Amino acid sequence: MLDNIRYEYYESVDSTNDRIKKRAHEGEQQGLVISAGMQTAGKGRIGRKWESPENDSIATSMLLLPDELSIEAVPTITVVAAMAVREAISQLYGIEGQIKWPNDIVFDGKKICGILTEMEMKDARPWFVVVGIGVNVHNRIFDEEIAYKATSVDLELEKNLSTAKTAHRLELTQKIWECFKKYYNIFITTQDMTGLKEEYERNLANIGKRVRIEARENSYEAIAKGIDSKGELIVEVQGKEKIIRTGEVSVRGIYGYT
Ligand code: BT5
Repeated sequence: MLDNIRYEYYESVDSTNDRIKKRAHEGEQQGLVISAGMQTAGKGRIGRKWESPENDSIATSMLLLPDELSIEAVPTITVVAAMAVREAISQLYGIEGQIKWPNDIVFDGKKICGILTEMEMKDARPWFVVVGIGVNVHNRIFDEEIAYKATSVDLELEKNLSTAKTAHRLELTQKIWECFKKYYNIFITTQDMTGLKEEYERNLANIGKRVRIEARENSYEAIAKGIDSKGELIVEVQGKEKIIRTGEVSVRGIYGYT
């Protein structure tokens, strides 16, 4: 169970995920959160870059030391974290994002958050897991290559005239981890999405939509149906159901077709 959350903040780091890994190697306990005002080498999945400019966004990572966690359950933690970010923004600011399976939060098809979960093994078992979350909070302009598909909490609040306030990074960071604790402790009892699937699917942008599955060997179109208990995406291809694992493919359709 995740219990005691402890926060540390730095002006600038390479990557909050890498900082957590270092601390894990030094014997740190579960529940440490490291956040930073900016990252000089923020990481996305599979070697991609994550932009976290100075004081505009949240870059925050948590150390988990789960007892007896199966390797298969580790990618599901990303799915759990996505729920937490969506819920935290909703609770604090009253705006409702959707989840783009597996790990993005989107508003009108634009990405506000990315999540990178990493793991290290010991004795053929997961030793520690790092959950890294990046949220665009005050960002108004983005690098050219992501400008068409990125948004921030402040930009979304401005669209919503009834909520004339700006977001607050510390408040949002703490709310995200508070929500994460709630969802993670539900997840960890079964090590799957049994207790969370219904809420996840309610907020899933892909559901019922046409998606393009881009696997290494081929690429095809399908209809997203929902998730299974492991958090894998269930799609329908030519009348047959197929399971898409996290990390296996890229799923397009929410940011437009390419
Ligand atoms: C992700 O990867 O979305 C995971 C991002 C995780 C970032 C956090 S920040 C704290 C912790 N420390 C780290 O070093 N990382 C984690 P992926 O699904 O691969 O998406 C990466 C892609 O998103 C890039 O190739 C860009 O196209 C786009 N992108 C980069 N920065 C963005 C931003 N600030 N907002 C929206 N999209 C962005």
